[in-house]
Amino acid sequence: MKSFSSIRSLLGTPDLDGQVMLRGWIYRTRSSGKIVFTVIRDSTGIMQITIKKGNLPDQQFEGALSASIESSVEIMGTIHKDERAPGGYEVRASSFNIVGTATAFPITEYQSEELLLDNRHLWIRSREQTAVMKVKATLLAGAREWLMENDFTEVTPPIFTQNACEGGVTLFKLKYFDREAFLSQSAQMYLESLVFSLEKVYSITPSFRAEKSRTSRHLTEYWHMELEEAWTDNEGNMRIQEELVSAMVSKVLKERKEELGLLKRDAEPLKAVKAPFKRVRYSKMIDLLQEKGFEITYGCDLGALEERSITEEEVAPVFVTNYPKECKAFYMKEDEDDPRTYKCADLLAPFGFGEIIGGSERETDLNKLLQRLEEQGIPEDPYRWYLDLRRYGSVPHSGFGLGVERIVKWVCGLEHIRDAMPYPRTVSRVYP
Ligand code: NSS
Repeated sequence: MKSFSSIRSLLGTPDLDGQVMLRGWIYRTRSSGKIVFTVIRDSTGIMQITIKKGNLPDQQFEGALSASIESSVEIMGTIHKDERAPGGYEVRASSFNIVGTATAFPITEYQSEELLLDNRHLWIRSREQTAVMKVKATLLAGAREWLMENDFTEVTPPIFTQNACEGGVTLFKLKYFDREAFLSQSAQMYLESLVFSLEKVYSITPSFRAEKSRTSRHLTEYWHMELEEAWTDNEGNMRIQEELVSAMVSKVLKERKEELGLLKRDAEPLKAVKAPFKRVRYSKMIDLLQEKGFEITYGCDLGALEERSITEEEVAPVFVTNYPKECKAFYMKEDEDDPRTYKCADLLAPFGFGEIIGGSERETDLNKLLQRLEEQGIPEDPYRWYLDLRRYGSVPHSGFGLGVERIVKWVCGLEHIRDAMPYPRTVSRVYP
């Protein structure tokens, strides 16, 4: 018995005039009395189906005539070349079976962003959303391949935690039976504990930030790829990042040309994403920004506007290193050569996309950590276990966190980060 073919396989080197079976959803449809032209989509592409009265049972023809978009169908027919059809081929149906009818689909052309977000469960069927999800999966696969080749072990840190890795302001608090806990902002501290046995570890988990600001690059729930390596300084940490990001982008260029095309993303500039990436000190960036007329002084963190200006004319990502201590978290290692700063780097994506990675060498001096907790009014108790790590055979180590949707936004050329998530969570949205 013949089995169903994917549309992609039929568009490849089809067995012309041979019988084919395919299935999917009606993407668009029009008719002129005795003939119906329907385009159907499956997970691999779209195909034109021609349904002519007389070539199949009347009841099936009537079904095809009245079937509305998004109905699911199974089709049998023969495949023929047709220059006018999308993809250059069409299937002439000898059988047309409706599996699930669709009532009037709420999404038609030119819909408001709000309506699309309210109907996210249906909008994720769109070809653009499908393309983004495929690129995202390929970026993750590219990362996992590189990490495995380079002997990193994937680990599974907790999501319920009592630690505020990235500060109290953006914590989601929850009742954990009779105690208070938080949703994890970062797996970093747990990964740090795991390098004492596994040395090279990474995790891919959701991270949560109660971001109240509505920006095009913040979600309240995002996927976080984090890595930690023992015996590595900040320079070694940056080398891992540039190799990893280059490998991820190169896999997309190899395997997702069609999807980038569908998203109207020019793939050419992505070819410049090759290690090594430029390194510029934060203090130098402040000078450059001041020359450009920004009212920014040493000590202020870089915002979206500053990052856009820094990276507008870059073709590859850029590291900004040595941020002043007041901009960054307490766990970073002081730079002895410039003690106002930490041995840290943010990686900014080019063409104005801005920060995709935050990373640093970690402070190993127990007293410095205790002092910073005290200065910043952070209670020591939840961090007892973390401080212990400096008491039992501490080693130099470094790590970073990459925002998966941030890299998807850049690689796909998306205007808003929410389109890098099937179900984006923001301050104003937690449905559907
Ligand atoms: O706050 S980070 O800069 N750094 C950390 O969380 C470290 N503890 C990671 C580590 O060293 N293991 O966040 C890391 C990245 C940042 O560069 C963004 O790409 C992404 O996480 N990020 C976000 N993406 C989407 N939405 C929000 N709200 C968000 N916040 C950070």
